Amino acid sequence: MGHESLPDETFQELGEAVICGDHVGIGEKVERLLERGILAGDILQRGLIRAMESIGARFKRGEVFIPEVLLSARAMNQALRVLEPHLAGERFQKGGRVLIGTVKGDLHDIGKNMVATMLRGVGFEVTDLGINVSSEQFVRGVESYKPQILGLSALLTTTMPEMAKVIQALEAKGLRNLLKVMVGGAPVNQKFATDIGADGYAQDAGEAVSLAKRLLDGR
Ligand code: B1M
Repeated sequence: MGHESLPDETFQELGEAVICGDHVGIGEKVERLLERGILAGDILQRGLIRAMESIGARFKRGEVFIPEVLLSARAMNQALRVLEPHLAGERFQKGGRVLIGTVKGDLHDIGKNMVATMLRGVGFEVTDLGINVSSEQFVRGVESYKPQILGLSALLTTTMPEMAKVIQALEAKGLRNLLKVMVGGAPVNQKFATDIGADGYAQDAGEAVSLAKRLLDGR
């Protein structure tokens, strides 16, 4: 078992709830930590994300399988619902507007949801178009929300080309230069991002936050 990535004492019960997939009891555990005055950002980072990383590592080692990952993700999403209003309260700076979604043909949303939550946590205003989002829907979303950053997620090698299609669709509508495009997801890498003309690639939710900040600053 990957002891190194388990949450510390304070967050142990919460981490166990994620790992065991306890979506019923997890909300109350988050509330109890908040009542003790623990910062929502710490609950997210040191409790929830660490536990999810631990599940990811166990999955890689073949110690848990898709059903367990799904149960953990459901518990994580429930915890995020309770935590999110509090994360907003801790915003220390106003971020920009981000439109995010998982590309067409792809139903994976756990990582994309984590990226959205982390971005909201540091003050970005995030609109999430969900999963299986076509390039036309992304274009319509850009026209109505006018985001500074568009975030595209893909978890399947077969759906990665959809990211290029979205960028081409933005170009065709004359919208490409009005925003930055960031891409991510397990099969995506920096080379692919560069090849399709994206402005940036992030490997995980933490990196997505620093990248979004950099893109917004124009660096
Ligand atoms: Co699927 N699946 N899946 N799956 N699934 C993978 C991706 C796969 C690698 C498993 C495997 O075979 N080893 C494989 C893809 C192979 C490939 O293309 N190379 C695969 C497959 C094949 C499939 C199906 C085709 C299976 C089938 O039906 N035969 C099918 C496809 C459905 C579809 O999308 N059309 C399918 C279905 C499913 C479930 C529905 C069962 C479920 C998804 C549930 C859901 O998302 N609500 C599922 C799951 C859970 C997985 C694995 C096990 C876990 C993915 C995950 O959530 N990871 C996955 C195996 C794996 O990745 N090891 C697998 C945890 C998450 C926190 O990490 O999503 O990588 P991740 O997100 C990270 C980063 O990638 C990054 O930050 C996140 C947080 O750190 N990131 C971004 C993600 N998006 C970003 C966007 C950014 C920046 C960073 O900027 C905008």
